Amino acid sequence: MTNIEANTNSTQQEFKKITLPQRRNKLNWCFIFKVILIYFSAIVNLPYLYARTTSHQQVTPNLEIKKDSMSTNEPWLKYKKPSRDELKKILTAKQYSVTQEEDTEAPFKNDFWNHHEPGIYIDIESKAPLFSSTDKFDSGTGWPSFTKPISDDFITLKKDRKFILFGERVEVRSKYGQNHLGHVFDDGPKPTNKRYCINSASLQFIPWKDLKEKGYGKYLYLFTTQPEKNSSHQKEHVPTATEDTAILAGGCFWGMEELIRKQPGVLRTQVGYSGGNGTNPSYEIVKTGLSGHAESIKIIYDKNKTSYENLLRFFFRIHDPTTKNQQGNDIGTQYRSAIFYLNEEQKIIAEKIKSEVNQSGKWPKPVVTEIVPAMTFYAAEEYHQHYLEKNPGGYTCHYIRD
Ligand code: MHO
Repeated sequence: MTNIEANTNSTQQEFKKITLPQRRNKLNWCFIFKVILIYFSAIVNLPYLYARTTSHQQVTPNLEIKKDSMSTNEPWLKYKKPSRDELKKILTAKQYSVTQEEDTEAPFKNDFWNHHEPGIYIDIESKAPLFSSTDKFDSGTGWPSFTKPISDDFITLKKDRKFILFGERVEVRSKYGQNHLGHVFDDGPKPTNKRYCINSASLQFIPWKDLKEKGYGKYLYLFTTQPEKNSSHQKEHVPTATEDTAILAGGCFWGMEELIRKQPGVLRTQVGYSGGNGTNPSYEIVKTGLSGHAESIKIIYDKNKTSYENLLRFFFRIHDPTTKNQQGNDIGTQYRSAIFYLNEEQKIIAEKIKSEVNQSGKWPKPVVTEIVPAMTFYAAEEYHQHYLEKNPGGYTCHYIRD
């Protein structure tokens, strides 16, 4: 051993002798601190651990939710949650970790954060409807965000203290699949001021056009409304003292308008939807026949130059009034023949002309034209107005019979 080595060894022993008790003291404090932290964290996270170990049971919402008011024959009401092993086969790894283990997917790297098609988002597991594109907004967070669920009956809300650093959050779960979906915050836009921040992996998208075929037809009502009406054609025209209004339906409104607008005394025409359910319907819903609206035409005419009677006689010459819910190749209630009368005088004239046409022998079958009181006339979308003027040679099934 050299002198230098001997000196070093003795210095190390000295060091050990002097510092060991002090270091033990430090370790004890460290240990006590850790125990306190674990104990505290266990208390805080107990409800979460309980939910995890019992996640095959219904998670009871801590917040009040509306009573279930849905019909009882929806398939998701009878949904039985498969075992974890089965779920691992049905779901992708990401879907499983998000929905079953409350994982959060990466922002801006998921299917729906920037998705803008019209339709509904259903629970990936139970297939219950959850959110609608009509309530979706761009939150800038990188996750799909909604102002509300389609119905509070399809979700459960639960206080979430899993990560104490985030403070208390409200977890959103699907009621029938019992899946983790995301969280809801109070910083959303009007009208609810809520932001349902949802993981795409918990959702499946059904385009609105497939709703009926996939068994979600009752949710079509979400898509029945036309976008904001602000173009000039939509403005209501108030007839003057010499003007009057007629509302008629006789099949595809393109051809009806093209012939009627050129009649003497006709001042203006507008195509739209009458006699159905729901307000401000869109062409997309009317053409399915589900809303019950008829493709109609509103005619403003000069009472000094023509008459309601004249217009009705012409109406019966340009369409076949004997085919129920059909005009030419166009089939469906939206193509029915109807006179929407606006007053008693119009009703009397309509019945008189209909009976004359019936007795004329011109049609081998009886006239099926409905004579019904006018309900709200909803102007159709701009592109349907004066369609054949804008699209010469476009589709029509209307022509003048002698
Ligand atoms: N058969 C036509 C009808 C159009 S009319 C506006 C079409 O499906 O385009 O309903």
